[in-house]
Amino acid sequence: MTRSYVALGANLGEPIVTLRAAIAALRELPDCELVAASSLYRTAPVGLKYQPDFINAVVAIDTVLPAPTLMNLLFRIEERFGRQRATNGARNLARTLDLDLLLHGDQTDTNPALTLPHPRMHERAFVLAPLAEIAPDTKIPGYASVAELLASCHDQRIERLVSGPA
Ligand code: PH2
Ligand code: MG
Ligand code: MG
Repeated sequence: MTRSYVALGANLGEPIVTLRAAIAALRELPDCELVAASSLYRTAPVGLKYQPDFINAVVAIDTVLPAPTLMNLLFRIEERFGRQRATNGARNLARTLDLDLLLHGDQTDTNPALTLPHPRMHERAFVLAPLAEIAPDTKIPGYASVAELLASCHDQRIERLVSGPA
């Protein structure tokens, strides 16, 4: 059994409704048990210009599935929620739902199609703050603990939504 962490993000449509429904969909994944879900956070877009704020969250999943199989299931959920990918290869368009596999146990992989740990998670408050809520002591392979990394991201605007757990 492997403990995985999945990041959820949306900034198109109705992000709060979408993230709640996506967490419900993640609960139903075969061979997976959703063991924790963070609050929802409203976050300033990072590395993107002229885009609306995001809603972000992180969940923990225990699974027997290998990382690529889990990733394919995540893609299917993204599609179900209307995720459009650019035909010209443009990345980082506004999205109805983005599901990123952050960590799969302590696995590391440099495969560009599925890099583990997620290559930018260690510097993003919109990932680290929700992750710190459910797994502050988790060490990101090659980096420090989630709580330590979050302390270096204080310049990124992020607000926990007070409407309770996702
Ligand atoms: N996702 C990105 C790039 N920038 N910024 C925020 N606040 N939230 C995201 O989910 C996000 C982002 C690429 O997937
Ligand atoms: Mg992403
Ligand atoms: Mg993604």
